[in-house]
Amino acid sequence: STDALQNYQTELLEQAEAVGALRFGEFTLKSGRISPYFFNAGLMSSGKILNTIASAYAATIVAALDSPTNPLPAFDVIFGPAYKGISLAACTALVLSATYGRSYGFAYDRKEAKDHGEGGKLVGVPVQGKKVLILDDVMTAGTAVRIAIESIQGGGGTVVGVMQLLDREERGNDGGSTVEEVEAVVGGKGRVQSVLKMRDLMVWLKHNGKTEVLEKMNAYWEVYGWKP
Ligand code: OMP
Repeated sequence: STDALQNYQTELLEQAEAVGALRFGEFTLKSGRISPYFFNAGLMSSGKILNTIASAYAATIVAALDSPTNPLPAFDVIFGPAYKGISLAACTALVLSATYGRSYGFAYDRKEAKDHGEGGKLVGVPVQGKKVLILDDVMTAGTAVRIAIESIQGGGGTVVGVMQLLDREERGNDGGSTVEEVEAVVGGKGRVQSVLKMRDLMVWLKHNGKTEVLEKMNAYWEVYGWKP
């Protein structure tokens, strides 16, 4: 999007900042990049804010499925990668059923395989032979999402799309667009979507007159950003 943010995007950004999930400063990312902002979805942990997030995910998923141009393919299972993706995917599956009457299976992975009880790495509805949508928090270089893709493929499922909360719109490990790299793995253009993008965040900062932060964001984006 360009200049107009959706209400659910503004609400999400405001609530994220209020609980300290969206912070500005200097942060070393998993990829080693030093970023002027960090989005910690793990701090968005009240009933109210989970409702805001899950409603935003659900609205974005429904719009993507129903899009007249290049829609997200139909899927059977919503998958939340451990740990932060688990609650987000569960809450979103609930909202999709309660608000939109669209019921999907829900599954997630463990970080470590269990060797007793039900065993294995995957929990929830079986993904074997199913079409799966991964729902995750933040994508920077794409390392975390690739692990989730492999874990679903290992269970015999097919990943048909990825829905992120925040797409930082950066370059991936191979130097191209992270999103395009991951899209190539899960079926092509339009398969990786997000509730918010780095540029939405910049629009919001501009509207709020946060020029100093905005300058740092621009400088960072010059180095690591992906300009389509
Ligand atoms: P990649 O694996 O490089 O795509 O980074 C994404 C992961 O980094 C997320 O799943 C988070 O664990 C973490 N992260 C955030 O949560 N928020 C950010 O703003 C940036 C990162 C990050 O380290 O890149």
